[in-house]
Amino acid sequence: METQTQFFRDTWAEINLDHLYENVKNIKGHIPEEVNVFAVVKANAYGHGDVQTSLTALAAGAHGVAVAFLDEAISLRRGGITSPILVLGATRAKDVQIAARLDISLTVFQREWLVEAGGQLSEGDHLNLHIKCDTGMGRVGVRTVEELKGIEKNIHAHPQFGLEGIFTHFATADELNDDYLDEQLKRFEHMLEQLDSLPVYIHSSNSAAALRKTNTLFNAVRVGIAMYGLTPSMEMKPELPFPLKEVFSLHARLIHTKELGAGEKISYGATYETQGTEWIGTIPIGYADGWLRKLQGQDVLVEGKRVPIVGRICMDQCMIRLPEYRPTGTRVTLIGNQGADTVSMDEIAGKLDTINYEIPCIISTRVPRIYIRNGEPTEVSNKLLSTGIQRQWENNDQFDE
Ligand code: PMH
Repeated sequence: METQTQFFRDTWAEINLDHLYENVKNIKGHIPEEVNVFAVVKANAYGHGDVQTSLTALAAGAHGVAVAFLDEAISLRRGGITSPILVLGATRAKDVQIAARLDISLTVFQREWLVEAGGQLSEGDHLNLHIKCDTGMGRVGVRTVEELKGIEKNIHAHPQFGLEGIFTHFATADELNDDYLDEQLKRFEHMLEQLDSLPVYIHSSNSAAALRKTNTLFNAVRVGIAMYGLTPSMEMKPELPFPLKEVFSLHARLIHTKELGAGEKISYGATYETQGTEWIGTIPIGYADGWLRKLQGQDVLVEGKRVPIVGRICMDQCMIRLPEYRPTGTRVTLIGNQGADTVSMDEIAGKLDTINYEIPCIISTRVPRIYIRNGEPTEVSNKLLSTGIQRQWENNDQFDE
């Protein structure tokens, strides 16, 4: 695992693995015991850290993990994840041998792909496949029974392939009106009826369906957003069957504080002007960290109280208006709790006119992640310093030319 134990910057994200564990336990408790949970950890676990998230979800009872791309699956195997891993997205047929050798299950939805993939495998290889059905998401998947049967036949005809699963994905599970979901479910059930025999895993539910529905569970669910403690939609928020605990929080420390008289301007474009005597603090986070310029005016928490970001957000820094002098080093919380107040992911998503899913994904890998276990910081993942030169420096105390 490419993690480092240190960072040199007063900006970090805290990943509360205790909350993640509790969310997975609650999800497990909400669905029948025989339904397997695949923890969706694509996109570096929605920005939370793929290996740490996977280990915690598996410890809490997840059966396996799911990612979007083969690279993500390989990264997990390299990080020591030995559970079932499913790649949900497309993999190039010419790349299947590495998947077979690392026991990574792939998704198939084209017959020609099987023909080409079969040609890449040697006699001793075995590749597990899940057939993706497009029942109305319109993304990837087989849409007709003919396509489905063609793929099933081809898988069974090829000794190196194993038909391990079949699945679909809902487009509207996070909406309370079930009409479209029911239509998708009907199409999926029709496809299942056409198979000669059912594979080990049959799955259709994302978080929203797993939390809200009982007739979509089959024998496995693919849970992402709820595991991270976030609601699948604002519509669902009042209906959640148990409280979700946010896993990701974002923090910085004041690197500079100054008192300005009235009429002084702040940041690019000089768009903010002090109205009277004001204390202005600077924090080392900016749009290159995913703290986007549109967050100008957003509140952050200092000593448990809300204070606004003033002036334009720069690439690496932004300014906040403090109620009074605060020393360098004062903790500033941009997402999360401080004292009695909270800035939630949903608040930030609202400010950015987007969904909560996007927020942890866009907090860039320049921001180190500190992992909290049993209430204690245990590990730091700093992608920036996971380079050869850093490892060399740590070993030899010097840089090579
Ligand atoms: N299964 C598939 C195929 C997915 O694409 C996703 C999430 C999930 C399960 C997990 O969904 P959840 O996080 O709502 O539980 N995929 C995406 C996506 O492509 N854009 O946003 C979420």
